[in-house]
Amino acid sequence: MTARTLREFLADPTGAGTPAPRDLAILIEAISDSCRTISHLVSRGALADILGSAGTGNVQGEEQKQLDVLANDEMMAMAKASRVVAAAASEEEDDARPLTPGAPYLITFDPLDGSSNIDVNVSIGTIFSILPAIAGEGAAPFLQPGRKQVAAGYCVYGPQTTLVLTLGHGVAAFTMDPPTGQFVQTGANIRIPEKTKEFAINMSNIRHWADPVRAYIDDCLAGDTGPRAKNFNMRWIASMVADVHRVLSRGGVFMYPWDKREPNKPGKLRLMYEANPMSLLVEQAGGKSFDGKQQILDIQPTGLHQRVSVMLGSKEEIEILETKHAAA
Ligand code: P6P
Repeated sequence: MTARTLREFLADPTGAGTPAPRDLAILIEAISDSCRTISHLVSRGALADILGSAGTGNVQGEEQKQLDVLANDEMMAMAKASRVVAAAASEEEDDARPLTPGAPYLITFDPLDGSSNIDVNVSIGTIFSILPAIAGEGAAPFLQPGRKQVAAGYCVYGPQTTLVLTLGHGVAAFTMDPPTGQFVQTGANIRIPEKTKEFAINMSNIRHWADPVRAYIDDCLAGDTGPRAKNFNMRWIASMVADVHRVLSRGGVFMYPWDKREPNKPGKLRLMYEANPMSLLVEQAGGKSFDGKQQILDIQPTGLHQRVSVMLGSKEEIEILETKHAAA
C-alpha cells in the first residue's frame, strides 16, 4: 500500500470513510505548511544569519532567539490566513491575539521549543494545541482543560522533519520528504509500550526534587539488584519535543517535575502549549501524564502561561510515580 499524504489522511483519518471536519483539515494543513517553512529556516541556520539572540525577551522572562521570533511570526500569520482560528496564543506573546471573529477554533503554540538547542544544531520543534472556540475575551476562552482539545501535535526538526498529531482518534506521524516538501504518513495508531527501561529527566536538579521523584529515580538507578530488578538507561535532550518523540516512538518516561529551586512555581513547562498537547498525544497512544496530583488533561487552567509539573510516558512507570506521590 502506498503511504498516504497528510491531505489523504485528513480525508479519512480513522479509516471508516469519514473525513476530518473541513475547517479542522484546513487548519492542520496550514500548520503543516508553516512547519515546512520553519523546518527550512531552521535547516539554513547560520547560512541565513538567523541564529543567536533577537535581543528581546518574552513573557516567560526568557531571551528570545531570532528563530523563536521568526517561527512565531510564521505561526501567527498562518493562523490568521486560515480564517478558521478565532484567536491564537503563543509562548512568545503576553496576550492572546484575536484573529477571525466567529471562527470555530482557538490555537495555542510554542512556535519553537528547545531554543537553547537551536544554536548547537540539536533537534527542536513546534508544539500546537487546538481548542474549540467558545465565547469570551482575551485569555478567558482558552482556559479549557486539556481534555477539551480537538487536536494536538508537534513537528520535530531533527534528522527528519516529522509531524505527529492526534485528532482524538489515535496518533499518526508524517515525515516530510525533502525533495517535494510533502508530509507522507510514516506512523499510524502509534502506541507507547507500557513497560520501559528508559527515563528522561535533568539529573543536575536531583538535589532539588520532591521525595517521591527522588525515590523513583533512585529505584531506577539501583538497576537489576534494586527494587525494579532491571537496569535503566537515561536520556535528556533538553528539547521536550525530541524527548517526547522518543517516548512515543519507543517508550520511556519524560519528567520535568516541580523542584525546590523556585518553590512557588509548579514547574518549568507550560500547561497550555507544552504539557496539554503532549499529554493528549501520550494518552491517545496508551500512555499516561500527571502533575504529581492529577492527570494533566484534567487541570482547569487559570492562565495562558501557567506552568505545571510534568511526568508522562509509559503507563507502568507513571502508575509507579502516582503510587509514590499518593504515599508521600
Ligand atoms: P533544562 C526547552 O527550553 C524546554 O522548555 C523544554 O523543551 C525542555 O524539556 C526543557 O526546557 C529543558 O530544560 O532545565 O533541562 O534546560
